[in-house]
Amino acid sequence: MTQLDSLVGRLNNITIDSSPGLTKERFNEMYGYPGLPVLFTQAFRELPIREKWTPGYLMNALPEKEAVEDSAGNGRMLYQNLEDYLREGPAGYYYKTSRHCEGALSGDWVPLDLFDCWYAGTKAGTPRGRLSWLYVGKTGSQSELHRDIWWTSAWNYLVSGLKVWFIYPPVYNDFIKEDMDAFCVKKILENPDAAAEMTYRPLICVQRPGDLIFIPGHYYHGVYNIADSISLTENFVNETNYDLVRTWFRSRGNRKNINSIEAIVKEGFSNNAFTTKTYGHGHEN
Ligand SMILES: O=C(O)CCC(=O)C(=O)O
Repeated sequence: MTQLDSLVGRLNNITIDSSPGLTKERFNEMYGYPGLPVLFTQAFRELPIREKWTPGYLMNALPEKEAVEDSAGNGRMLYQNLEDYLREGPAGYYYKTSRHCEGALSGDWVPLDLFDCWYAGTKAGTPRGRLSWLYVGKTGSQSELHRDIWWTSAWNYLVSGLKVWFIYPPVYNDFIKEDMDAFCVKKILENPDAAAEMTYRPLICVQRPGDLIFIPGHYYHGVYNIADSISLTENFVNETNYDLVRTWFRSRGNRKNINSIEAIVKEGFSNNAFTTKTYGHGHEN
């Protein structure tokens, strides 16, 4: 961890917003429309899952087996439930599930309507439900460098543990695409001194329990669990980023999918009341 500590001091941080509350209008204006990554350290501190989703509670609530991937990226996979993973999952494997969207756990949380998603519950297209995942990662597991599904934006709320995020400004994207290995998390961690001296350096962010990070869809990012971590993440498309998501679908050229996203955008705009929604201090909604 000392090497990582020194990296934290030498790479630039993303914006840290420690205001006690947040409205949808302020989020959209400051971060959503401009597409700027940000760490909120106060506004989401009191989400009930922070107390409730302990490893023991989640183990009981998630008895089903899941595909658990070796996050080092060599394609290895195990089939384990959360209890097996936490007790005996090999180092580097990462447990991810969407089962919190149904059954017992679904009553513990509500989607954050600040980041409302036009895709979830849409009447247009063929939705597969929410783009929502619960991540449980033991120390040393990681999410290798990537951009998110369909170039959607994402928020990630840390329930417990500690994560470090490496986030590349989009002006580097062409260089990254040419040589993903040169920018990957593994490489940074193997040689933090070299990473701190690179011409194209990532921004860094250490995420602590109660912190919520926002990552716009055009930013490559990678994440490393410095401690055993539990987080909830959702991806979304709405008025702030629909054009980027539409660009992703258009670039793939599948006419049926393009028609679906066009319909989702149309439906999103016609439903969008842009009402005031507030999180944290004040709860004005
Ligand atoms: O918590 C993590 O491992 C990062 C998740 C992430 O980057 C993603 O879901 O896109």
